[in-house]
Amino acid sequence: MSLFEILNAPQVGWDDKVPVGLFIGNEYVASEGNEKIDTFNPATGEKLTSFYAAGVNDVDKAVKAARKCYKTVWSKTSAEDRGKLLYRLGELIEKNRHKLAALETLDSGKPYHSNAQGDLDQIIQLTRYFAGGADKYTKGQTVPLKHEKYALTFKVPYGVVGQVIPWNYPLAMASWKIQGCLAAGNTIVIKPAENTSLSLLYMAQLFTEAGFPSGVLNVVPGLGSVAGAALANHPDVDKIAFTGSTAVGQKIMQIAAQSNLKDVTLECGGKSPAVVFDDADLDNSVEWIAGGILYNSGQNCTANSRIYVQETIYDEFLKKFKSHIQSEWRFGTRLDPFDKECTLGPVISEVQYKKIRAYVDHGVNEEKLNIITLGDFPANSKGYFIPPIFFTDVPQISKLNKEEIFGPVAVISKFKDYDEAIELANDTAYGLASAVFTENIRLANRFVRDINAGTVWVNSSNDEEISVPFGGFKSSGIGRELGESGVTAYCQTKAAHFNISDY
Ligand code: TXE
Repeated sequence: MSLFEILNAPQVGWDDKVPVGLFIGNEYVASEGNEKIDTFNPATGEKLTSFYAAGVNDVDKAVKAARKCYKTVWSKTSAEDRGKLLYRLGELIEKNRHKLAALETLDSGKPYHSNAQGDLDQIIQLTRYFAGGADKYTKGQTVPLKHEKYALTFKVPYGVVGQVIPWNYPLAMASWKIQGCLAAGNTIVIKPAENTSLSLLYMAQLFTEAGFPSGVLNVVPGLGSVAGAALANHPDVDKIAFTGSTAVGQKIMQIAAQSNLKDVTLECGGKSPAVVFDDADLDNSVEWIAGGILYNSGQNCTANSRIYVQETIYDEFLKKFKSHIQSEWRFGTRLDPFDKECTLGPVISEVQYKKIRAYVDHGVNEEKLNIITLGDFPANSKGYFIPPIFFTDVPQISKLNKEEIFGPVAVISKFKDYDEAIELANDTAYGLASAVFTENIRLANRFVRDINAGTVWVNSSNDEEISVPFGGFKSSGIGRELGESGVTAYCQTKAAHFNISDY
């Protein structure tokens, strides 16, 4: 399927039916230097189109548009009216969901029927959730004081917020950040990832159609080192929110501190454990754990990429795990992400493909680990397909146990008892998510208390809910998204002291 087939409404200033300009002040415009970035279909390796890349001056223009809108219109718009606009946006996203999902599949390679449509379901739900949150999660408090004094707290927006997002969930990551931030009353300049800018550019026009004022949302695609860094460095950006690698998160925090001490929310990498105790329902465990590492081709910050199984059931688990993946995931027979049967799409790019293969080669050649490959690397495909790969009996010091691989590749190891399991599970620089499988409520409760991670799933994995706060411990990040915190992360507290004594 081509862009032309999906989007058959030619418009001036668009390339092959998709907007490819920066979105500033409700208009698609060329970048000042006219530089462009090519974007590719990961399933075929073919170029889809190219889009304008923002430079430092373009980012500045977008920040100015956002500031103007904040000052003149948006800061005066009531929470109720912000909610109404978001509801309208939700309707429009629903109306356009198939085009948005198709663009997402073309540009990111994610299977259309399962993943891209699944992302759209979530985006529509969360747009309505944050619409309803605009006038609920922005409430302040009354503080009891001595009689001649009282104090109120207000949750007020920051003003102009910068957002930098990755390519694994292009529209969903944008929506997690944009919708809550607008509900809180901020204006936005957002930079999508270089690989996947098309779907957000397409969605941007829906904000105009919904009635959002000009400048409330500005999209500046471009290089991270240029447009992303310019946003983090900008003295008139009041907060920056980022999802991506820990290394870039650290850079952003540094620049944010040095420029104007802007507030930061960071959602970074992970190396999340899934721990299976010997009383667990094995069929349930293998199903969730397989999904937890294979969904979205393992390109999930919460992917359960370290699997620990109690030694008494280790062999049985492996047997069931393999046969479940072979029967349910069918890698290699369906390589077109638009095919209904395709569940495991390509990874995003040649760079990521090579990086994942280098980890696999390292495991085999340098560390001489046992490897289970559930499918072949397709010989005739120009796309970036990687079959499910598992390394077994992996020592804790292995590089594959420490570093985020970000592909359909996991390590599986044994443990003896609870103490060893929790020790291994917590032995990581990251702390984003975790999963535990057991029928013993006391054991589950102990694990929930002992694990150092922002999310713990009991008898499931990678089972996100938009009403539940999400974020990481340790090097996985700072701050929370989704739930009430999806709005409050974009509010700061103002305290007002009222002196009512007889002076
Ligand atoms: O991420 P980057 P990459 C992890 C995963 C993956 C690795 C590398 O392990 O293998 O990161 O992926 C922008 N200032 N995650 O290189 O570079 C960039 O343009 C400001 C986990 O793609 O962190 C993009 O928009 N911005 C993750 C965004 O940062 C900069 C999802 C993410 O890109 C910048 C993705 C800079 N100096 C990757 N440099 C998750 N947490 O889900 C880059 N960017």
